Amino acid sequence: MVRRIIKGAGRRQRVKFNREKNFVILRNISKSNLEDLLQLTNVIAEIEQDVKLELNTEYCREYTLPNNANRRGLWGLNTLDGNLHNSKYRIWGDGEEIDVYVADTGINPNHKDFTGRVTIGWPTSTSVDDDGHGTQVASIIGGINCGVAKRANIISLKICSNGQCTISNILNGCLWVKQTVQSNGRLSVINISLGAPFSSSLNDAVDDLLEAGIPAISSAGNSNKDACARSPASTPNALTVGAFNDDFAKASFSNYGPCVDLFAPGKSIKVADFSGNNRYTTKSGTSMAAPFVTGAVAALLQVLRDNGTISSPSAQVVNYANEYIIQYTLAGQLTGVNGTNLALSTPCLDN
Ligand SMILES: [Ca+2]
Repeated sequence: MVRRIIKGAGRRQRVKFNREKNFVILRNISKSNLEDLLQLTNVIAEIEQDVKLELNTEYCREYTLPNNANRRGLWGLNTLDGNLHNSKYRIWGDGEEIDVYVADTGINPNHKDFTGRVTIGWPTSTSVDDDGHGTQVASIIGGINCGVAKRANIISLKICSNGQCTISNILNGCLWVKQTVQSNGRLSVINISLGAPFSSSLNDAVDDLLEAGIPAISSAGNSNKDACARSPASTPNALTVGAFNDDFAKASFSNYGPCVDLFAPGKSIKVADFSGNNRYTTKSGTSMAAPFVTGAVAALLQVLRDNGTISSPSAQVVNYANEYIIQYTLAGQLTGVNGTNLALSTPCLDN
């Protein structure tokens, strides 16, 4: 019946179910169609007009990038505002007072890029990075030079030690995050730039975090294969991120397929080097792409908190994160992706 009423209501009409599948969004409904729908009280519990979020010019941060930013590995930040050639990086917010958990190899908290915003999470004894990967990932999330959300709090989950990462460590780390966030009530997001072959227990652990109101971002994996064979990349309501190059082609290594939600910069990216507090290097991988999205989510949560839309973790927070990140992506700009063709974009929300 609903379908019959809205049939032919416009080419842009689409019906989208949210994650709990208990509501649909109808766009561009005519007044007469809306009135017809309102009569269907036997199948529609409630119908209401969407409300535009109140955003203003506060929700724009603009950073000037150094000369030759693109050649120095900062092309990823440069491209997020939709212009790779203006040496500017623009985003809706800076993630202030948002907690970002980084499930990785630990983080060098003394690196200058973090401006003192890194703390030890799980295990509570150490965040020492003995590999470098975690410091690299964290710097893309929130580094003052390399990062997306330049004022976010960064919290280390040291899953890997001496080159060994175990699923049991991720499960323990996720459980600790869930309990910690349930206890402190702070708006939080988690980055997991780690992957294993499909694992129900790992996907379930990430699902637990999502149900606790913590958006989760996973790298798609670097095998040039279907990401659905990987965990936690295959977790349906996590944001799973593939990598693209500075020519907007899918990175040759990036996994792809229906489990990838969007792509982000992931080739030759400037990152903090763990081996010196003022050292930088460049790295590639979907591990470098996921933290771009995580930083963007941290900034989004800050904006939604500051305008009064959200205040503490809830399923709705995860819905907002997932829906807004996808809504602002640039569609159809990438080549070689063979499926999802959405590129992360962080336009200023200044109307
Ligand atoms: Ca730019």
